[in-house]
Amino acid sequence: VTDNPELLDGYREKLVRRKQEWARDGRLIDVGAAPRSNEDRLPPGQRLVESWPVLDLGVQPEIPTDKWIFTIDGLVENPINWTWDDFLAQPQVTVTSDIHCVTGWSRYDNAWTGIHAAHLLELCRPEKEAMHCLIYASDGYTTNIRLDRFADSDVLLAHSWNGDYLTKEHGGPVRAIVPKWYFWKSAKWIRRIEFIAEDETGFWEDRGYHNDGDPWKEQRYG
Ligand SMILES: Nc1nc2c(c(=O)[nH]1)N[C@H]1C(S)=C(S)[C@@H](COP(=O)(O)O)O[C@H]1N2
Ligand SMILES: [Mo]
Repeated sequence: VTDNPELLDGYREKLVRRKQEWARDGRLIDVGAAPRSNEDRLPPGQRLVESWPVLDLGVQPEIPTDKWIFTIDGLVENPINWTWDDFLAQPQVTVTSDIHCVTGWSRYDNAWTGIHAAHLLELCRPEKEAMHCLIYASDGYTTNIRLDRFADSDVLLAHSWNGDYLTKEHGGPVRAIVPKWYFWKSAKWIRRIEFIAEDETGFWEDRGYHNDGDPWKEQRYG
């Protein structure tokens, strides 16, 4: 339900198109679905790992869930301020996806549980001018994402990985998961998402990383 039918139509159209794409290449995102064939699954220049490396800026903020506050603001009709309980009261989904880190490792079949970005968009109702999201994390990290990509049905704000709450090192209580980009777009320890009209670069985008980060196009740097 939204006051902005055009926007919703846009999302629906994209969702439908994406589902057709998935159907075409046999990819299924939901847990319990058959894993995608491993052929053509590893993007160029990546190597598969079984472990889950930890990458951060040298700070892993300790955020007790009773202190966790999540804010949506900027160009939205309905700003959001959620406690942990508010967050858990939202409809929960589990989506399985692969991680591709720009440093060259990939990890298959990560089952993320949390809330759909699309659900968040329905609630906060971005204004027409809103074209980008800037995600803020509690360690000072930021990253930017185009609104149309943020609306992808595999994008989540996740609190759990493979059935357990995310550990602090991997971004708990809540991190973003944006599977179609290199993993630097999947901000850990998220605290705020701002909707903006003009694109603004984030931490790594300011430091030479690509503005998008599609692993299939090797949009690593520049
Ligand atoms: N808040 C925050 N999020 C972040 C980072 C960070 O330094 N701070 N690093 C990014 C990078 S470069 C990667 S590869 C992944 C690593 O996530 P992981 O440690 O769970 O593997 O987190 C991304 N999200
Ligand atoms: Mo990374």
